[in-house]
Amino acid sequence: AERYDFRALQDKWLPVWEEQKPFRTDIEGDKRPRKYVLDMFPYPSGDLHMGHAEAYALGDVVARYWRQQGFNVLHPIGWDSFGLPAENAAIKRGLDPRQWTYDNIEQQHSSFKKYAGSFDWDRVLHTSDPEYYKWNQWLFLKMYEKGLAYRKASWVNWDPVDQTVLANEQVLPDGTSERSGAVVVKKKLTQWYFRITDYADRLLDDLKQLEGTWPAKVIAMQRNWIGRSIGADVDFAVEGRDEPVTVFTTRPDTLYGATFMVVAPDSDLAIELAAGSPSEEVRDRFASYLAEVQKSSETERQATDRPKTGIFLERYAINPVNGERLPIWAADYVLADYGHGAVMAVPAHDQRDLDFARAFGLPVRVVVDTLQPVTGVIPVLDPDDLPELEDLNPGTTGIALAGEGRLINSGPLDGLSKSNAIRKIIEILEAAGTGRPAKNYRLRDWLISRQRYWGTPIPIIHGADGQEYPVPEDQLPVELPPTEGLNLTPKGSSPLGAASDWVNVPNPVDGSPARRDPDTMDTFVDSSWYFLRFLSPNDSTQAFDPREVDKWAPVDQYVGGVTHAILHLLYARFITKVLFDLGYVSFTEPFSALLNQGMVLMDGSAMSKSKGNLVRLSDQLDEHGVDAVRLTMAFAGPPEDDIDWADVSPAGSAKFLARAWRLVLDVTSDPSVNWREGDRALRRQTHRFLAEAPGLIEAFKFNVVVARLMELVNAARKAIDSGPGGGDPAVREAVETIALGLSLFAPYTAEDMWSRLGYDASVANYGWRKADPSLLTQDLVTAVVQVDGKVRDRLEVSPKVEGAALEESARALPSVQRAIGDRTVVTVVVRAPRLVNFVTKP
Ligand code: ANZ
Repeated sequence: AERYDFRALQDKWLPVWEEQKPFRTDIEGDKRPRKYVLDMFPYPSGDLHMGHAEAYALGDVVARYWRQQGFNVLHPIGWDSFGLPAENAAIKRGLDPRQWTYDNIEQQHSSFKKYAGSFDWDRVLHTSDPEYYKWNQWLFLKMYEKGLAYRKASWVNWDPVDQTVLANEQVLPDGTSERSGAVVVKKKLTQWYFRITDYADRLLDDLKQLEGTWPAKVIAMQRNWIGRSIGADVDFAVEGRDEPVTVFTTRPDTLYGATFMVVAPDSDLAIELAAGSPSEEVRDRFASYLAEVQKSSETERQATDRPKTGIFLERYAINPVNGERLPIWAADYVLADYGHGAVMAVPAHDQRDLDFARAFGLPVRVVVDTLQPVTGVIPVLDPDDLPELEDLNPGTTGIALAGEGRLINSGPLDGLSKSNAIRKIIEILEAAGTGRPAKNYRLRDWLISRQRYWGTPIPIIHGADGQEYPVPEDQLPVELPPTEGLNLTPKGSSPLGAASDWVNVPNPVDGSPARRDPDTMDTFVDSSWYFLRFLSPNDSTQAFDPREVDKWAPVDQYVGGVTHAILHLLYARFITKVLFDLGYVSFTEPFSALLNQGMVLMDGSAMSKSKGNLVRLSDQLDEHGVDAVRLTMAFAGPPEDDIDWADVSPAGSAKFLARAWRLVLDVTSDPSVNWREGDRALRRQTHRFLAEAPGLIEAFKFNVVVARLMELVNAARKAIDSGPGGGDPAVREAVETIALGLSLFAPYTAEDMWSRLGYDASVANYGWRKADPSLLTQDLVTAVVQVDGKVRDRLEVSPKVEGAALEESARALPSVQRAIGDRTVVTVVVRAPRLVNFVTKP
C-alpha cells in the first residue's frame, strides 16, 4: 500500500500552490466580507527559526480559518529590513548591509513558502526599499509640518558599543542596551523627536476600546508605560534668581511639610544654580558629582534600595505658602526630564525624600496624621493600646507615612482629608498665582534619530543660515548613498556625514550651499505604519490608497510576540492617531484584536547558541516535515503559553498525520454519496466537530481542536475496520471533515487528502460545512417494560440511562401499576437501556 511520505507531499503541492496562488487576495469584484489577518513581519536576521515557526503557524491558523468561514482574507508578509544587526553584520564581514539583508530575505522568503504560510505573495514589501522608505520620509514631512517632528538638544541614552542613541524603550530595566547589552550612558546631543507626548491622553484613554480583544497584560503594560500622574505645579521663589523654580507634585496637600528642595543634577536648572553658588568648593563638588551621575542609568537612579547621594548647592527656595527658606540640593534620584526636574521634598510622607533627609540630617515634619481616619468606621480599639503619632515619627522609624489621614501643622488645611486638602491648596495657590493643577506622564517624546547608515535618511536640509529646510516632496525619496568609501564603524556621528557628494546639496529655497541631515530614522518608524502599505504595496503615488484602507483597515487580527507589547504597538497606535488627525485614515486604533504567542523554549529556558540548546528549525523540518512541526505548535497548548520543545513530540504529530492520511486510502465511496444513508453514530461525531471547531478556533483553543481531530480520526478508523466499513457514506463524510479541519494546521497533508478524495480545487478555499442540527441532539433508545415477562409498555430513554433510574421510570408507568395490581414484586430484572422486567407473586 502507499505510504505517507511528507517529503513527497511537500514536493507535490508546493509547485501547485506556487502556480495557482490560492491565497492571492482578490481585490476587484470579490463580494465576500473582508478580514485582515496580520502577523508581525520578520526581521531578516538569518534563516527562519523556531520562534518564527511558532508565530507564523499560529497566525496562519487564524488566516486559514477565516478564509474557510467564507471571508476574503488579506494575509500579507514582508520584511522589516532596516536596522542595526544588518549594519553590524556588514561591518564584521566587510559587506554592504544591502547584500546581507537581501540574501537573508531571499532565504527566509523560500523558507516561508515551504512552510506553507497562506500569504499573498504578490504584496511583499521590504522597508529598506526606496519605494517603501520614501513614504517614511513623506510621513516625517507631514509630521514636521504639524510640529510633531522637531529637533532638540537633550541628554539621550547612548549605547557605547553600538555608538548610537537608544529610545527609552530600548533600555532594559537593568540599565543595559536591549541591542548590545552594554551599560547605557547619558550623552547630550541634538536629535530628532516625534512628539508622542501630545498623544499621551489619547493613547491611554483609547486603551478602553481594546479591552477584551487585546491581552489584559499588554493593555496594563501600555498604561504603565504612559504613566499618567495628576497633581499640581507649584512655584518656589529662589533667592538670587529672578524666575521662580516650578516643581511638579502629586501631593500638593503636603506643601507645609516640605523641608528642602531637590533638583536633578543633570538639569539645566541644577547647572545654573550650582554656577551661582557662593562657594567655589560647591561648584567643584557639583561638577564631579554630575560626571558621576552621567554614568548611571535612569533605572539605577530610581532604585529605592540604593544609598542616596547628593550635593547641597548653598542656595535657598521660599515656600510660597509660609515663606520658609528651604535648602536646595542636587541629587540623582530626581530625574531631569520628568516634571520640571525639581521636587519639593516632603520627607515625612515620601520614602525617597525621607531616605535622603535621614542620610543628610535634614528636618522631617509630619503634616498628615495617618492615625486619624478619614472616612468610614473608627476601629474599635482599646484607647490605651492606640499608638501615638510620635511613635510613628518617620525621622525615627525610617518609614514615610504615605497613607491617608487628616492634615495637621498645615495652617488653612488643618483637619482636611487628602483630597479636600489637595482641592483647597490648589485654590489657594491659583489665587496667589503660585500654582496650578498639572498632569505628567512617564512617557517621553520619541527619539527617532540614529547615527547609523542602514535606515531611512531624514529628509531635512540644513541651510548655512542654521535653518531647517524640508526636502520638497517631489524630490523624495532621499536615497541612501552607496557604501563605497564610507566607514560604517560606529563613531558617534552618522557615517552619512562623510558621503560628501550626497550630503552637500543646494538649499532647496535659494540654491545656496547646504547640507543634508546625516541621521537616519529609528526602524520603529518603518513598522509603525507598514500595515497600511500592505494594502497597496506597489502604489508609487501615495503611501497607501485610501480606498483600500477603507476596505481593509484596521487590522482585524494582529498576531505577534509579547516582546512588542510596548515599543512597536505604542508607536503604531500613535502614528495611526496622527494619520487620523491628518485626515488620511478614519480610525484611531490600528489593531482591533491582538494575539500574543508564547516563546519556544528548550529544557525550560530560551534557546540560544551560547547556551548550546538551540533547536534548528531546518533540522526539525527535515526530520518531521512541515506539517508535523506546524501541528506541534498548535497542539502544544494555549497559544499564549510558552512551548518547551523538550516536552512536545513532533514525531507523534507526524504519526498522527500519517494515520489521518491513510484514511483516504480506505474510503471506497465516491463524492456523490448520500450522507443521510451513513452510519448515524459516526455522523453524530463528525457533526459535533463541525459545530464546535469554529468557536474553539475563535477562542484560540487550537490545541483542543487538534485533540478533537484525533478523536475523529480514531472513530473513522474504527468504522472502517470494525464498523460499517470504508464504503459507508459516513466514513467519507468524516474523512472529508478531517481534511477540512487539518487544513488549518497541516496544509500539505490536508491538500493531498482532499485531492485523493476527489476534489480539484484547494481545500483551503473550499469552505466549512454546517453541522446538521438533527445530528447534534442525543439519540434515544427504546426500553421494553415487562411485568412477569409480558410486555406492558415502552420507554424512550437515553442510551446511557442508569439501571436504577430506568427501573424507577418503569415502575411509575400507570400501565405497569395496573398490571402489578395488589401483587408483590419479588425480583426486578434490569438490563439498561433495553429492558425492565418486574417479577411478582400474589
Ligand atoms: C511632593 C511629594 C510628597 C511627592 C509626597 C510625593 C509624595 P509620579 O507618581 O511618578 O508622577 N517627582 C516629581 N518630579 C520628579 C522628578 N523629576 N524626579 C523624581 N521625582 C519627581 O510621582 C510624582 C512625585 O514624584 C511628585 O510628588 C514628586 O514628589 C516626585 F508625600 O512631591 B512629590
